[in-house]
Amino acid sequence: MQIVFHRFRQCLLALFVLFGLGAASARANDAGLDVLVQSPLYGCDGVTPVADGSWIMIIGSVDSIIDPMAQGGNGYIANSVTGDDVIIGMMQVDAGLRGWGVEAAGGFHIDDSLYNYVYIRVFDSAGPLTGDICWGTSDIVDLPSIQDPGLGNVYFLDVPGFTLTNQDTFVIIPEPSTANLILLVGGIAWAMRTNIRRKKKTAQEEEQQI
Ligand SMILES: [Ca+2]
Repeated sequence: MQIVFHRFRQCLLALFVLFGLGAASARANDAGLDVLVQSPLYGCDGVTPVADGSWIMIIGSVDSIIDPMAQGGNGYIANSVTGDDVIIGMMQVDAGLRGWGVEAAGGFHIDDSLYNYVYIRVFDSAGPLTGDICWGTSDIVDLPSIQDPGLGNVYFLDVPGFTLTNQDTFVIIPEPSTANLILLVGGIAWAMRTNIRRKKKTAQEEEQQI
Protein backbone atom coordinates (compact mmCIF):
# COMPACT_ATOMS: atom_id res chain seq x y z
CA MET A 1 0.00 0.00 0.00
CA GLN A 2 2.87 2.37 0.82
CA ILE A 3 4.33 2.00 -2.70
CA VAL A 4 0.91 2.53 -4.30
CA PHE A 5 0.35 5.56 -2.10
CA HIS A 6 3.79 6.97 -2.97
CA ARG A 7 3.02 6.61 -6.68
CA PHE A 8 -0.36 8.24 -6.20
CA ARG A 9 1.34 11.15 -4.42
CA GLN A 10 3.82 11.51 -7.30
CA CYS A 11 1.00 11.48 -9.89
CA LEU A 12 -0.94 14.01 -7.83
CA LEU A 13 2.05 16.35 -7.58
CA ALA A 14 2.65 16.04 -11.32
CA LEU A 15 -0.99 16.96 -11.99
CA PHE A 16 -0.84 19.92 -9.62
CA VAL A 17 2.28 21.26 -11.34
CA LEU A 18 0.87 20.52 -14.83
CA PHE A 19 -2.33 22.45 -14.20
CA GLY A 20 -0.64 25.13 -12.15
CA LEU A 21 -2.67 24.34 -9.05
CA GLY A 22 0.29 23.83 -6.78
CA ALA A 23 2.91 25.80 -8.67
CA ALA A 24 3.97 29.13 -7.26
CA SER A 25 3.70 32.13 -9.53
CA ALA A 26 6.28 34.88 -9.95
CA ARG A 27 4.50 37.05 -7.39
CA ALA A 28 6.19 37.35 -4.03
CA ASN A 29 4.74 35.17 -1.26
CA ASP A 30 2.37 33.40 -3.66
CA ALA A 31 2.71 29.72 -2.92
CA GLY A 32 0.96 26.45 -3.66
CA LEU A 33 -0.50 24.26 -0.94
CA ASP A 34 -1.28 20.69 -1.96
CA VAL A 35 -3.42 18.80 0.53
CA LEU A 36 -3.74 15.04 0.81
CA VAL A 37 -5.92 13.43 3.48
CA GLN A 38 -5.24 9.75 3.98
CA SER A 39 -7.70 6.98 4.85
CA PRO A 40 -9.27 6.03 7.13
CA LEU A 41 -11.26 9.05 8.17
CA TYR A 42 -13.80 7.74 10.67
CA GLY A 43 -16.89 9.41 12.06
CA CYS A 44 -17.62 9.78 15.77
CA ASP A 45 -18.45 6.08 16.29
CA GLY A 46 -14.83 5.31 15.40
CA VAL A 47 -15.90 2.65 12.89
CA THR A 48 -17.93 4.18 10.06
CA PRO A 49 -16.04 6.12 7.37
CA VAL A 50 -17.21 9.71 6.98
CA ALA A 51 -19.87 10.31 4.34
CA ASP A 52 -18.82 10.66 0.72
CA GLY A 53 -18.68 14.39 -0.08
CA SER A 54 -18.03 15.39 3.54
CA TRP A 55 -16.65 18.91 3.84
CA ILE A 56 -13.03 19.57 4.70
CA MET A 57 -11.79 23.09 5.48
CA ILE A 58 -8.11 23.96 5.16
CA ILE A 59 -7.20 26.56 7.76
CA GLY A 60 -4.04 28.61 8.22
CA SER A 61 -2.82 30.12 11.50
CA VAL A 62 -0.06 32.48 12.55
CA ASP A 63 0.44 30.72 15.90
CA SER A 64 0.41 26.99 16.66
CA ILE A 65 -3.02 27.15 18.34
CA ILE A 66 -6.22 25.83 16.74
CA ASP A 67 -8.68 28.57 17.65
CA PRO A 68 -12.37 27.67 18.18
CA MET A 69 -15.18 28.39 15.75
CA ALA A 70 -17.43 31.37 16.39
CA GLN A 71 -20.76 30.72 18.10
CA GLY A 72 -24.14 32.11 17.18
CA GLY A 73 -27.56 31.41 18.67
CA ASN A 74 -27.43 27.90 20.13
CA GLY A 75 -24.50 26.48 18.21
CA TYR A 76 -21.26 26.82 16.34
CA ILE A 77 -20.94 28.46 12.93
CA ALA A 78 -19.18 25.88 10.74
CA ASN A 79 -17.52 28.21 8.26
CA SER A 80 -16.14 30.57 10.88
CA VAL A 81 -12.79 31.12 12.56
CA THR A 82 -11.61 33.15 15.52
CA GLY A 83 -8.27 34.51 16.67
CA ASP A 84 -5.59 34.51 13.98
CA ASP A 85 -6.99 31.55 12.04
CA VAL A 86 -8.04 32.00 8.39
CA ILE A 87 -9.97 29.60 6.14
CA ILE A 88 -7.77 28.98 3.09
CA GLY A 89 -10.25 26.83 1.18
CA MET A 90 -12.59 23.85 1.19
CA MET A 91 -12.67 20.44 -0.45
CA GLN A 92 -14.78 17.30 -0.17
CA VAL A 93 -14.18 13.65 0.64
CA ASP A 94 -14.11 11.54 -2.52
CA ALA A 95 -14.97 7.93 -1.65
CA GLY A 96 -13.69 6.92 -5.09
CA LEU A 97 -10.13 7.61 -3.91
CA ARG A 98 -10.32 5.19 -0.96
CA GLY A 99 -8.89 2.41 -3.10
CA TRP A 100 -5.70 4.51 -3.12
CA GLY A 101 -5.76 4.98 0.64
CA VAL A 102 -6.87 8.58 0.15
CA GLU A 103 -9.98 10.41 1.41
CA ALA A 104 -9.51 13.72 -0.36
CA ALA A 105 -6.95 15.71 -2.36
CA GLY A 106 -6.84 19.33 -3.46
CA GLY A 107 -4.60 22.20 -4.48
CA PHE A 108 -4.79 25.78 -3.19
CA HIS A 109 -3.00 29.07 -3.73
CA ILE A 110 -1.83 30.73 -0.54
CA ASP A 111 0.21 33.72 0.55
CA ASP A 112 2.76 31.93 2.70
CA SER A 113 3.73 35.15 4.46
CA LEU A 114 0.31 35.11 6.19
CA TYR A 115 0.51 31.72 7.91
CA ASN A 116 3.05 29.73 9.87
CA TYR A 117 0.84 26.72 10.52
CA VAL A 118 -1.93 24.85 8.79
CA TYR A 119 -4.57 22.25 9.75
CA ILE A 120 -7.82 20.79 8.47
CA ARG A 121 -11.32 20.80 9.98
CA VAL A 122 -13.53 17.91 8.86
CA PHE A 123 -17.32 17.58 9.07
CA ASP A 124 -19.04 14.19 8.68
CA SER A 125 -21.63 15.79 6.43
CA ALA A 126 -21.96 16.46 2.73
CA GLY A 127 -25.01 18.64 3.19
CA PRO A 128 -25.59 22.08 4.65
CA LEU A 129 -23.49 22.43 7.80
CA THR A 130 -26.38 22.94 10.17
CA GLY A 131 -27.90 20.80 12.95
CA ASP A 132 -26.08 18.07 14.92
CA ILE A 133 -22.86 17.17 13.12
CA CYS A 134 -19.83 15.04 14.00
CA TRP A 135 -16.59 16.91 13.31
CA GLY A 136 -12.90 17.06 14.16
CA THR A 137 -9.59 18.68 13.39
CA SER A 138 -6.21 17.30 12.42
CA ASP A 139 -2.99 18.17 14.22
CA ILE A 140 -1.67 21.63 13.36
CA VAL A 141 1.45 21.48 11.17
CA ASP A 142 4.38 23.89 10.89
CA LEU A 143 4.18 25.21 7.29
CA PRO A 144 7.95 25.45 6.57
CA SER A 145 8.36 21.84 7.67
CA ILE A 146 6.17 20.66 4.78
CA GLN A 147 7.80 22.70 2.01
CA ASP A 148 8.36 20.41 -0.93
CA PRO A 149 12.07 20.41 -1.85
CA GLY A 150 12.75 21.21 -5.49
CA LEU A 151 9.31 22.66 -6.24
CA GLY A 152 9.84 26.25 -5.09
CA ASN A 153 7.17 27.64 -2.79
CA VAL A 154 5.02 24.52 -2.83
CA TYR A 155 3.85 23.00 0.44
CA PHE A 156 2.51 19.49 0.80
CA LEU A 157 0.11 18.87 3.70
CA ASP A 158 -0.06 15.11 4.06
CA VAL A 159 -2.66 14.41 6.78
CA PRO A 160 -2.75 10.89 8.25
CA GLY A 161 -6.23 9.37 8.71
CA PHE A 162 -7.94 10.02 12.03
CA THR A 163 -11.25 9.70 13.87
CA LEU A 164 -13.58 12.65 14.37
CA THR A 165 -14.39 13.06 18.06
CA ASN A 166 -16.69 16.08 18.45
CA GLN A 167 -20.48 16.14 18.18
CA ASP A 168 -22.03 19.60 18.26
CA THR A 169 -24.94 21.66 17.05
CA PHE A 170 -24.28 24.03 14.16
CA VAL A 171 -26.28 27.03 13.04
CA ILE A 172 -26.23 29.15 9.92
CA ILE A 173 -26.24 32.88 10.55
CA PRO A 174 -27.48 34.99 7.62
CA GLU A 175 -24.90 37.22 5.97
CA PRO A 176 -25.14 40.86 7.15
CA SER A 177 -26.51 41.92 3.76
CA THR A 178 -29.17 39.19 3.94
CA ALA A 179 -30.05 40.15 7.50
CA ASN A 180 -30.35 43.80 6.45
CA LEU A 181 -32.58 42.79 3.52
CA ILE A 182 -34.85 40.82 5.86
CA LEU A 183 -35.07 43.84 8.19
CA LEU A 184 -35.79 46.14 5.23
CA VAL A 185 -38.53 43.88 3.81
CA GLY A 186 -39.96 43.41 7.32
CA GLY A 187 -39.96 47.19 7.83
CA ILE A 188 -41.74 47.83 4.52
CA ALA A 189 -44.38 45.14 5.31
CA TRP A 190 -44.96 46.68 8.76
CA ALA A 191 -45.30 50.18 7.27
CA MET A 192 -47.76 48.93 4.61
CA ARG A 193 -49.87 47.12 7.22
CA THR A 194 -49.95 50.22 9.43
CA ASN A 195 -50.94 52.35 6.44
CA ILE A 196 -53.75 49.95 5.46
CA ARG A 197 -55.06 49.88 9.05
CA ARG A 198 -55.02 53.69 9.19
CA LYS A 199 -56.95 53.93 5.90
CA LYS A 200 -59.51 51.36 7.13
CA LYS A 201 -59.97 53.25 10.38
CA THR A 202 -60.44 56.56 8.53
CA ALA A 203 -62.98 54.94 6.18
CA GLN A 204 -64.91 53.47 9.14
CA GLU A 205 -64.98 56.87 10.90
CA GLU A 206 -66.25 58.55 7.71
CA GLU A 207 -69.00 55.89 7.36
CA GLN A 208 -70.08 56.48 10.99
CA GLN A 209 -70.28 60.24 10.37
CA ILE A 210 -72.55 59.67 7.34
CA1 LIG B 1 -4.38 30.19 15.80
